[in-house]
Amino acid sequence: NGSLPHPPYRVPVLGDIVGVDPRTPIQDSTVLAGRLGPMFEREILGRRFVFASGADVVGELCDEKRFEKFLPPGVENLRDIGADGLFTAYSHEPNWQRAHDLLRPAFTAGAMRGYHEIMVDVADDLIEHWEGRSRNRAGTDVSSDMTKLTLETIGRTGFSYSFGSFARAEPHPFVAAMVGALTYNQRRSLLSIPAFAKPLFARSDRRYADNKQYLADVLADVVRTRRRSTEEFSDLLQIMMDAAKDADNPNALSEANIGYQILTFLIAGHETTSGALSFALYYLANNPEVFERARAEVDEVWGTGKPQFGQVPKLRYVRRVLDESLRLWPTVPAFGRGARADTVIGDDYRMAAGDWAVVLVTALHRDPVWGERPNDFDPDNFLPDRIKARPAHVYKPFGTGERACIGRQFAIHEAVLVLGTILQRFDLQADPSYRLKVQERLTMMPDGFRVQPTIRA
Ligand code: MNH
Repeated sequence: NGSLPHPPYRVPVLGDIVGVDPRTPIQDSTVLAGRLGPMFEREILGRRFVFASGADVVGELCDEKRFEKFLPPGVENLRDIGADGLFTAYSHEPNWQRAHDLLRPAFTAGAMRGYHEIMVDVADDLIEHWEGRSRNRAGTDVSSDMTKLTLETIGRTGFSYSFGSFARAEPHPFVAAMVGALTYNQRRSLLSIPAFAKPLFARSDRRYADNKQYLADVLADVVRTRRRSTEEFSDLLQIMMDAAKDADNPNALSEANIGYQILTFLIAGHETTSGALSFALYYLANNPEVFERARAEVDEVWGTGKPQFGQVPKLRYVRRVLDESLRLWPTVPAFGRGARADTVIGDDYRMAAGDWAVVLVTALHRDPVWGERPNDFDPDNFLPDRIKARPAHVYKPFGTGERACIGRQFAIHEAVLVLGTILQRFDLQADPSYRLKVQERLTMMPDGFRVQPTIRA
């Protein structure tokens, strides 16, 4: 196993607890990576976490022959909600391969054509909402609006189910229940609570039970709504329900597993894209030259009309803004990798079969391979020549290998479409005194970032 650098103040029993803030484990670890190097460890309450952030070691961990997806405690605890749904399944569980093979065709680049019109409709809802904000001179909370938009998009495209998000002041209660359940499981993964202390946690346990029940109620409503309808559908839900009725389909999923997939897609399909859009808007609103360049591209490629499907990927600069935002703030900030067999990585760090490490994507994305000023926002980092000049495996916002994000094309099409639409229609004014604050809740999200949209003159 071997030893690794660790933070300087190690305390018996508690471990590397000095400076630990349960609200910001990722940002704290990212700072540590800068001091401790490409591979280091943190020991927290008797648990050891190995972090990998250097381009070379991460390159090794991304070798699918030697390593595979691993579910670290913070993700494993989510199985209480996601079970063997795609995101939380172990790769050897039969339902992972089945669901992957069944749903993969619905996520190819070509399949995005089928979602485009709905994505445009949801972007229209956002425009209408922001036009009101423009007329009233009322600023708006960006993460909240992006969450409304992305939840609506995955609900309507994947399940033909609307959450009525833009008719509400706050995002649909599904979001609060989801955030509550995610953070509960993540924090609990760090604590093992002795019996005598259990009553202290009774209230949060009860709240968790309520949140879980609420998620189950939404799920039941999605299925009930479908069963009652006499329309024809071809969305994710229909693909799964049709396969379940087809005795010859080797990828048929059980009713229970379909439920886990629905929850998985409703959560994974909106939270991450919402954060990505929010960070991109933060950088656009705070970098006038970038904003103008992006807008010039939209004007040239789209003009003043609604974007056609094929016009979205033509926004090359807007795409670079998105890629660069996901470099600085990868909204899924870490993922686990486990050794398939005994091996040695880095200079001399031994891993036995089953040992695991967390790839700290935030720190990987600020490795020296990103140049001398890796903390600066520069969309030109994603010019084709610059990409070619960097080693492989240094940009991992969508994970790696066979367990990489199935929704990558979906997220990119949606995000570029929405950013383009906003640039086409609005000027954005950010509060100059706002300092970026990032909330961690399994994914990362700007906290308290507001803009004043103004209908473009
Ligand atoms: Mn997504 C897996 C990031 C958008 C559905 N996603 C992953 C992983 C990362 C990731 C990283 C791999 C995690 C791991 O190795 O443990 N995802 C993102 C980001 C965005 C995103 C940064 C947006 C930006 N994801 C989406 C969207 C959907 C989606 C949109 C659905 C419509 N993601 C998934 C699913 C998985 C996944 C499902 C699990 C895939 C698998 O394991 O087979």
